[in-house]
Amino acid sequence: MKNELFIRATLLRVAFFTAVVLPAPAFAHGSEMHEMPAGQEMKHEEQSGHAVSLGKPGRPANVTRNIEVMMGDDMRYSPVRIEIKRGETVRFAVSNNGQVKHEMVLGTLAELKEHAAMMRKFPEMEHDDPNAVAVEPGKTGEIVWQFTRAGTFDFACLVPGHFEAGMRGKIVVKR
Ligand SMILES: [Cu+2]
Repeated sequence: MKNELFIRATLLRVAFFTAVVLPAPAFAHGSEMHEMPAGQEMKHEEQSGHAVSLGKPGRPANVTRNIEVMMGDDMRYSPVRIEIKRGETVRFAVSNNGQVKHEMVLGTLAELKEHAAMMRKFPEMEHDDPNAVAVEPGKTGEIVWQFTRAGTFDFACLVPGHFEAGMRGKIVVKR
């Protein structure tokens, strides 16, 4: 009887290992396209998953407003404050007027701070999240986003040093 229990426990352990531990690398990548050292993917995925706190990727067909956003090497956005109606799907047309790469990443300030710290550790990390766009000098990129929650949110540039230099802005979503 004891022997049988022992064998069952061992089998369970093997099953657990096979089911839970082994497939981990397979879903570690998912929709995220960040290039970073192995083992860091999961942590980062959890973080960018937080972006859903302010809405979800928008469908281009539902865009009701284009919002032009300028970025420059003075580490400022223009406009620095954007008002949106809850439920609205907007297209941010994000232009980089500077000489270095800049980004617009949507999130809460807490998420962006956490993410900025991550970027300092892995400066080469590229973003391919629907809530973010990285724009080379002289180029324009876009984010299509539907804001489903009212509140005050943030956006920032997470190129190392830029967030710290104050490259951020506010999004106010009204009911
Ligand atoms: Cu920047």
